[in-house]
Amino acid sequence: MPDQLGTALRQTDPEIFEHLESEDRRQGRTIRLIASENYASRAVRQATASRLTNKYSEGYPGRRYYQGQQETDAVENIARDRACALFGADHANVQPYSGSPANLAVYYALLELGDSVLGMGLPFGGHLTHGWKVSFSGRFYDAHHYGVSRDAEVIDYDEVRRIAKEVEPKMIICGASAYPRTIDFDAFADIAEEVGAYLVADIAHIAGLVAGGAHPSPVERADVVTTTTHKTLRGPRGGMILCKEEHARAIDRAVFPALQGGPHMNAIAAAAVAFGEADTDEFKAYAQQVVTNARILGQAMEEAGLRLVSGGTDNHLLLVDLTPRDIGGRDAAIALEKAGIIVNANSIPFDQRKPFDPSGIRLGTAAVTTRGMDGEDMKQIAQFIGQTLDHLDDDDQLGRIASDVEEFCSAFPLP
Ligand code: DSN
Repeated sequence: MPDQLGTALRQTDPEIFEHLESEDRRQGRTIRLIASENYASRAVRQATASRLTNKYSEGYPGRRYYQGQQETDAVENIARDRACALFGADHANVQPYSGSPANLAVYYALLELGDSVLGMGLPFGGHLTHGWKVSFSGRFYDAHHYGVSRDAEVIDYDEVRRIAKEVEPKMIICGASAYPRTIDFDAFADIAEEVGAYLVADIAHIAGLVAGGAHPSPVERADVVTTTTHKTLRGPRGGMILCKEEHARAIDRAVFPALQGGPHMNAIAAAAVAFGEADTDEFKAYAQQVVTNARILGQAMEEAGLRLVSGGTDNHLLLVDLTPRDIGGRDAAIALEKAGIIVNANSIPFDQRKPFDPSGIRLGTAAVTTRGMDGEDMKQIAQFIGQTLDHLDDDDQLGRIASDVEEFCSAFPLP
């Protein structure tokens, strides 16, 4: 519940209030393993619910189109300064509404329609906006893809170089939505330099790990870095673009006025709060624990006989291949939800099944780590998952696991 608004909301709109309360209970009694989700702090949620939601602020600090910007200018400057300090960036644009609009702005800023781009293919863990055909990025640009190697299931940088030399992209995008291994940003930067391409790193998934020192940073070498603010970074829903000074003007003009109107200043205030929270030793410890938890969860899943794509993880994310168990990812995700464990079905590299019912599930440890769960708890979660996959069609058994999960979760209050 948006704490300070609870009473008013209950009175004004009991129907919505009940759904929000129910969502609070759902988030509390389930083990949330969706790799892109987290629990924002109470302070972040309070800023999100602030009266800045009432304000229009087209433009940038010191250069707005409407009056009344004393506080919005201050808030946006703080958000930009904190983002630059946290990531060591020259320039930050904190106005993108989310990750996809941030990426769209980068295409707009750096490319002409029809220019060639090279990104990770969606079936291998890339994002829709990295050139996939159903997105603007695959429709309006000449998109090419790299994937992962068949044997090790990791990015083969020699192969990326070979493709880059062949297609001569104007922009290379690295970063992923479902890749469990460290991304070698230096290798990508070397390749981009060799072929004269811009390098864009989309760190939406790993931004919190980068900020917390648990994954190498691309900021030094990439021309532009995009991210969401709500995944491992644990802020409000939103997007952000970091870039070298030479691209600052083009990026800012792409976000506004080219693609967006008024920024969501309440979200920007909340992002500023989250950047402040992330610039602490406590957050560094959190980021390390996210990675430790993922590794322990992965080991425990392997001990339970499950196969992990690439044989493990270096970050917050695990891709589980259910093919050896002859279980579809969709059936597994539905059964896990009945057991109180929330994941998403996910394609695995070289998947033989369709994207809506793929061969894998994707798990992440950002949210459970925020709740305070540690390595021992990961082993317990792996057991719950193993039990669920053993009783896929047994609703009684799944209900019993859900009760155990709820009791387990009750020891970890929501932030
Ligand atoms: N929906 C996000 C994710 O789950 O990874 C990517 O946009």
